Amino acid sequence: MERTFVMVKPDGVQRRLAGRIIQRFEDKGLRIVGLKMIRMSHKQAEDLYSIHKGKPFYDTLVKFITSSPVVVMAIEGNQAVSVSRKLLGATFGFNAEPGTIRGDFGGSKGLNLIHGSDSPESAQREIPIFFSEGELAKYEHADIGWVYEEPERK
Ligand code: IDP
Ligand code: MG
Repeated sequence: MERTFVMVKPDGVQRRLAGRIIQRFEDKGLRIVGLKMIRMSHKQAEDLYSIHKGKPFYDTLVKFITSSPVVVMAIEGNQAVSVSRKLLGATFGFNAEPGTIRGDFGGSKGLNLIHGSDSPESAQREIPIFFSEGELAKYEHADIGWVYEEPERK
């Protein structure tokens, strides 16, 4: 099944929202295969946000993301990348729809609680910045047959 990389950002952890945010992905039927709290290194931040280097918000973003612990996750599921992006909501909290994580919990540009890969290719690049393959659990939930139809489980 498709994999994505999701991270509760420092504001989400500091505001004690990590549990409720993680719950959204479980509620959707997605499979968390990697989960840990880390203090992101400067190098990891630069790798994760390399496509934003040079943009006006880049330095603030790297400083913010390394300022306090984050919760990093590798998540699998049918169309996990686009499904997760929908759970996140629009980038800026003040634009994000209620019902989404950013729409329910924030109203800021930079302090937007959560990161999610924007494509399967991005996910493949981002997951190894934070997880070795051996750290990712291989399993199926016992109720998977009640969440996905057979062809959707590939
Ligand atoms: P995304 O997180 O929805 O994929 P990106 O455009 O990839 O959004 O931006 C990465 C992160 O950089 C955002 O989640 C947000 O924290 C921050 N960011 C993006 N644009 C701005 C901005 O204009 N001002 C401040 N921070 C921004
Ligand atoms: Mg992005």
